[in-house]
Amino acid sequence: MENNKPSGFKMIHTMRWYGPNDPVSLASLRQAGCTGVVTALHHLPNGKVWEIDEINQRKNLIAKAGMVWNVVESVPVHEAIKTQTGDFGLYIENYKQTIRNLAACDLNIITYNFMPVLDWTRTNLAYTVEDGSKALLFEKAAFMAFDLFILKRKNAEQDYSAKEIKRARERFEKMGTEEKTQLQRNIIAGLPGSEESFTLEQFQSALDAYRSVDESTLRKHLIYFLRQIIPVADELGVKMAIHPDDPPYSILGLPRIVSTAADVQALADAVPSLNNGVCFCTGSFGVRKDNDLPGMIKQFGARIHFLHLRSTRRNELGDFYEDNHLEGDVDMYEVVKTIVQLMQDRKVNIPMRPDHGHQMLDDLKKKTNPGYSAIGRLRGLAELRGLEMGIFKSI
Ligand code: DNO
Repeated sequence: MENNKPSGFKMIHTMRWYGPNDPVSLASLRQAGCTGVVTALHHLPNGKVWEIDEINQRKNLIAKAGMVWNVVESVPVHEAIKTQTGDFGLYIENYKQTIRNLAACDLNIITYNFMPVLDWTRTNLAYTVEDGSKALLFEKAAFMAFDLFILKRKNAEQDYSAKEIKRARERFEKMGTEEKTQLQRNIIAGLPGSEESFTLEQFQSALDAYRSVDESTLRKHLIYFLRQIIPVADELGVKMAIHPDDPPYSILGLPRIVSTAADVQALADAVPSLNNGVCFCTGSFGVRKDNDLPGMIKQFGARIHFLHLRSTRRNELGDFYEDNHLEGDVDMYEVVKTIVQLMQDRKVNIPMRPDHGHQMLDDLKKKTNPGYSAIGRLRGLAELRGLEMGIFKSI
């Protein structure tokens, strides 16, 4: 029944799967409409080489479920590489070997990030929106309260205005013990997919490792890393896709360098190979008003190897929550239209995943990975697929 399908290039529909322990099964992803899966060997410690046997085992599990492992997300970058301390040379060699092993198994799109210490960060993982479903929220006052009064980071007050500090204090004073514990856990114990998890003391020392690493030093370290790994990727035909910072600005005094179009351009200028690419995450970039998403898709089109489609809604206080995929501040119609055009121009199918989703319906009764429950993502994927088809057929 392929005959009424117009020919042309379309997104490859995938979802993230955390491996055999994921409460959402591969069969469910298949029924949600995925042809592809995005996964990583999360059980391996950060910095270790991924062996071919293990990669193939994972690949076979996915194949048995009738799908393809399209994208590796993520091969984590060891903190030593970001700070250029300790055994960072060895970790870079290991990283190259992992790229080689993945390529030997025909896995040729690899996502990673270069966010110091923390990966994505939220303050509330079960924020109830008006339809009763639950979303992920970043509340600035709660985050500042953690920084100033729970972590008590040295000189933290220098990063905030007097008004913000007052707001953070009032917020903190209203928190009960349980909320404080939960907030701390949300921020430092690692969200799904983050490869690090800390106690408060470990967290402080992880932050200390960045005392002498400012933005320009971190950028130098990233470019050094790229100059080491991109030639390996070039040799093997592997596309590397850096994920932007989430949220897309400095937090906790840590430098962040993949937040804007200028940031991405600086990396492209330093290492021009198109295998030095991006995972274009509309949810992360979209938190900033000054990021023009369709413009960025055009500017970096040739480097976009993977898409995370999601929308956030921000307010004037610096808070944002994850809205339904077609709502919020991201103009998803313009985004998908630009992507559909880009794929026809480049003659390529770009893998996408509906990034996150609300916890809703029956999933409200289940224990789920925050952002990665089945039904909310199924809704996101269904909406995005429909939007794509409508645009595709009308161009
Ligand atoms: C959150 C994700 C991140 C992202 C990594 C990429 O849901 O978007 O965990 O996958 O930062 O390395």
